[in-house]
Amino acid sequence: MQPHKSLLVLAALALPTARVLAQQHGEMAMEMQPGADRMKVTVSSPADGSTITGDRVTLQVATAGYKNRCDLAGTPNQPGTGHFHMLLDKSLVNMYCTDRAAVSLERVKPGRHTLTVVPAQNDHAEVEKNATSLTIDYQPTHPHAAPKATAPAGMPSIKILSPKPGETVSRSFPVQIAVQGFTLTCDEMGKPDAPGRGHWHLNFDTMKGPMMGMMTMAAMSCERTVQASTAGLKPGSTHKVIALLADNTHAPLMPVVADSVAVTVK
Ligand SMILES: [Cu+2]
Repeated sequence: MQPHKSLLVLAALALPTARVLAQQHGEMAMEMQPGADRMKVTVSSPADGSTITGDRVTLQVATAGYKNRCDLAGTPNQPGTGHFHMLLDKSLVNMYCTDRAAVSLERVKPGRHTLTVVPAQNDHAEVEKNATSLTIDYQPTHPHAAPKATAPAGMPSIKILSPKPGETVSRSFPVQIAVQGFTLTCDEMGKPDAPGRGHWHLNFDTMKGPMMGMMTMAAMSCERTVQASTAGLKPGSTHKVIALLADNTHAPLMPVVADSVAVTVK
């Protein structure tokens, strides 16, 4: 093969790969809504550098410049609305819309760790430049040996028990699921991946796209029932409610384990 030809082949291979990787890591430029710059978060406690001895840390968070609305998560962006994300050592833990946000320190090594709070739009794109971070020194009073993370037997599966296919839903409606062959654990969100363990995501219409399909994610949970909301959806429109299993890093299981039902918004 001539040298210039192999370079061309390399270039052709490299481009799509880079794009896919960028998508997987959520580095693709997301569209920021008007006024996103004004979405601010502040953490009033714990103080930067605090020593934490318990097995969880609760942050007192205040937001400004937007309304904190978890009920709009996963629906189209609306200027002036959003929620916030918390990251532990740069790894996403969860989304929040309350002024108290707790993070489990289970399976976290004693020592210094960084907690980051960042405003996010309904599509979970983060207003990165308005993020705020603090350091904690984790010195557990009762260090527990890491529990054995054994994977449950059988193939993981998830099924939506409610709503039923074709159901009409309004306002706040429960989405009830059954899970087998998989251990739901919210304490491990944002921690290293462990086989057979994780949580589930509730998405509207699709589970594809940037940020591991999180753009349309309404909630993530390890409970059997989650209250979903029609708040960001047009009356009369039909949507797919998708429940999918995700690992601790929020990546959908591969191969995908998901179920979906179509519902109509009243
Ligand atoms: Cu998740």
